[in-house]
Amino acid sequence: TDEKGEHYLLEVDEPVVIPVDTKVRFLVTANDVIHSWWVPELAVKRDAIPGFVNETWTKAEEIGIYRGQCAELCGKDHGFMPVVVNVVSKEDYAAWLEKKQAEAAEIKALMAQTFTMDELVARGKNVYQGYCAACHGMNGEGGLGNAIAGSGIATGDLTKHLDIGVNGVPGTAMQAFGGQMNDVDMAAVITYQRNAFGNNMGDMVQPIDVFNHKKG
Ligand code: HEC
Ligand SMILES: [Cu+2]
Repeated sequence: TDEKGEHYLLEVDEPVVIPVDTKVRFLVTANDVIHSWWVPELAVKRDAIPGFVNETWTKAEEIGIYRGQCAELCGKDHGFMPVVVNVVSKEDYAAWLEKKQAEAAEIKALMAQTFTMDELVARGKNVYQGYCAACHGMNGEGGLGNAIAGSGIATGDLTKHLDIGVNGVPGTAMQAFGGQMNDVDMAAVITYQRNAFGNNMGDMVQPIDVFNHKKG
């Protein structure tokens, strides 16, 4: 998040949202290494293991924000693996669920669409500023990540470029975004990087290309 408040580094992109006074079952897994999903005040702690689904459950009696963290020494970023659970009223939960389902339906419809260059670039600019600019710079000038302006990847082979977006560069701060970003946003941000900051490739990625690339 942008606001570096009291809980800076303890915030997450997508808090878990659950209804109050309801028995909730969690299915826990991981996509890289073993983590442990731990929220002390909700009395849940479960190992998150790639390739396995573990179960746990809770029943929260009070509305509020519950914080926890990864309880497994999972790697160098271990200290930065916060957990946030928002316990909300049953009505708020129903409203949240409806909103999320509408969003998912919208993305599903967009996935089947073919976009123009202008559409991809406009959407990609937003995605870039939200997800990539922190490391690659607002103007592609680089920072923690290398420059996108004039980058050999962003002005080179399109499949290789897409692959870095989807799978990251293992062993570096360039994480795999394929699992956390929908295919429309991925198509848009790769297209944007190839056609912004003086990069002028004139080619584009469609959501279906991302889908096919992920399938391998
Ligand atoms: C936490 C920092 C960070 C974020 C956020 C980040 N990157 Fe990166 N990115 C890196 C680093 C570091 C490298 C260099 C990896 C290496 O050593 O090869 C890199 C490399 C790249 C490259 C290869 C560039 C080249 O010329 O070698 C591309 C393409 C790229 N990132 C795309 C993205 C996209 C798209 C996003 C947003 C969806 C993004 N990155 C977000 C850190 C980041
Ligand atoms: Cu962890």
